Amino acid sequence: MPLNYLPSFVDIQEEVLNALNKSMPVVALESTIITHGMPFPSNVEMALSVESLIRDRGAVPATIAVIDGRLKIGMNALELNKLAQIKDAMKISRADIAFAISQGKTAGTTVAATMIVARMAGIRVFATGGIGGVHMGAETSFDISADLTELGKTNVVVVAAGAKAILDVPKTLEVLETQGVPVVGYQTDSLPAFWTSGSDLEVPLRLDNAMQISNFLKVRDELQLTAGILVANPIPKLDEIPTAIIRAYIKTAQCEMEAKRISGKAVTPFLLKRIFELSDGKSLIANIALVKNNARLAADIAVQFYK
Ligand code: PSU
Ligand code: MN
Repeated sequence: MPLNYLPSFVDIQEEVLNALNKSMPVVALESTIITHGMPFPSNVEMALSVESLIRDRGAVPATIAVIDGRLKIGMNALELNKLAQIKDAMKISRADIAFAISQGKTAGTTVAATMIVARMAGIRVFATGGIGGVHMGAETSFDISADLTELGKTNVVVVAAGAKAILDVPKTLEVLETQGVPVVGYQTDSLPAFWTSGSDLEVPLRLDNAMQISNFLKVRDELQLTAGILVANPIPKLDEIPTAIIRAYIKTAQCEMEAKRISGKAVTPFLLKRIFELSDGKSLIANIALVKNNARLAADIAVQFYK
């Protein structure tokens, strides 16, 4: 990757640049989860502990965000702390990442925007919580996350705990298939559903260790397949919230959302926040546990890939 051609608005951390230049493992991390997905200070605590977990496994973490129009690839604790407290940060995807940079804005990058930046920098593996997908009622609202089309064209491994259970998961799987995105269950045949480790849906493919996933990526590279890979990593059983309980919270939150006529970008942050309140903070604890679990696996995949 010709890192010397990175655009002038990019600030890449030295540790990340060194690792990329030496073909050492790097794991990209998104920042919408910090700006819109979790309350302060849990968001920054999560961000810092995820970074240290990745280091412990022998990879370099690179959290991606836009701060005052600078595209950050890798952030220090001070910057993470600042980002975690900004009240009016944008939430940016493929459609508006260039807008945020050109206008000097501060923004959290979604899965889609983070994938774009990761690929530009030559980072192959990326950890998040859950990807965006086809929203319930999409047949009338047309609300389908740009994460899905990005996965269809950007060759990065995304490790997530499945699609968030607030989505229409069967339709999300269909769109991923249409987009040519392999969905790989990690040590599971059942599709993980974010707060719960499984669902009644089967996962299309299954792999059981990081080396197999890394080999899969290498073959896809040789075939010059341009889509990403979605690795669906179940939340650890100890941390999951029982399906019936989480379903009730989701239903309540969705009804409130309809009554308030919330749509577009605000949908996911609203639902996550309401489910957090309804569950007395338990959804957040589960969310943090699953992100950490994904970070560990992403680091292991990156380490295998560069062996
Ligand atoms: N995973 C989490 N919390 C989040 C998100 C993912 O655990 O907040 C964010 C991701 O950035 C994802 C976005 O890309 O939600 C999806 O938003 P939308 O549905 O508007 O595309
Ligand atoms: Mn949407």
